[in-house]
Amino acid sequence: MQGRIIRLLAGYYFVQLEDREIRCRARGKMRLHNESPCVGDFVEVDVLNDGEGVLTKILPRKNLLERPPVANITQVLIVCSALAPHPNFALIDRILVATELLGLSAVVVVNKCDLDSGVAVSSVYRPAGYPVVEVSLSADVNIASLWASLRGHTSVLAGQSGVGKSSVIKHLCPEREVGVGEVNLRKGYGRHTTRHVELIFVPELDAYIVDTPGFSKLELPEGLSILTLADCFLEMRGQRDHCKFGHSCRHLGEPDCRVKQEVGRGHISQERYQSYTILLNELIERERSQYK
Ligand SMILES: Nc1nc2c(ncn2[C@@H]2O[C@H](COP(=O)(O)OP(=O)(O)OP(=O)(O)O)[C@@H](O)[C@H]2O)c(=O)[nH]1
Ligand SMILES: [Mg+2]
Ligand SMILES: [Zn+2]
Repeated sequence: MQGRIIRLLAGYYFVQLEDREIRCRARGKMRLHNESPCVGDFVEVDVLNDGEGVLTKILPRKNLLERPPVANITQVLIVCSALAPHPNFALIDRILVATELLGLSAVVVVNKCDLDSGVAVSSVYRPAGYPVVEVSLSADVNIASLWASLRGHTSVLAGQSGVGKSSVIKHLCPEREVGVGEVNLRKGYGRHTTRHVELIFVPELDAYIVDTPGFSKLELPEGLSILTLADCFLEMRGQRDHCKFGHSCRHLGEPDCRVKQEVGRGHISQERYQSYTILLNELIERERSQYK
């Protein structure tokens, strides 16, 4: 029978079957083949009695996220807050670059719209081509749109601490024990409350979702080249063909650069272009230090 690993605990693999969850050990042979099953893997199991089973095979993986270690993700839900903590555009853009490199879809969720309209965020990411969902998890605003964006996907929640990632899970599955931290309104950041990795199955949406601990720093992926960076910005992708220097244009100060022109016309937002230049300079520095 086929299923999906939703959590690892004390040497057991918990596997979601269509209608129930079972607890499995891996077949000895798998360990010999050096296959290590991961949360998110689609697997074949022999079902035994009493909710137990044996893992016999890992089906081919589409991708494997490093942090958190989860396989076969299809979407990243970037959660930010309209206020408290203030949206961190640089961090959102770093997450988006990583998402584009992995070829995953992205949704920007602006939570806490009971405190502020969230337009500062939506006016940047909607024109860039990303779906933006403005919600208030505590005041129950626009929750249906959020659920619609999860349908059929395996989504990982990402974003700063205190923005409401765990609150998404809590809202979806109220019966679950989820650590929802107290946000410190004065300082504008929350406590780091989320730890272990678990894929949460939502049968009504045919969706899986994984919570992650908040973070405020994210390194650019190893091996990301200067010229690939612009392709990780959705609204800059493909513009290089229209730049005078074509394929070698970095969209910094080169003459007749289409990207700079689009920024001037307001088609590419200042915020996104600023993030781009910051990340680009980071890559230039990185390459320089490698040649030293
Ligand atoms: N005003 C307001 N507060 C909210 C909303 N949603 C969540 N919160 C509060 O924000 C705080 C942080 O929520 P969490 O869900 O723990 O945030 P998190 O992103 O999981 O934080 P980490 O686990 O630290 O990364 C909690 O006190 C929530 O009650 C909302 O829509 N409006
Ligand atoms: Mg949390
Ligand atoms: Zn250019």
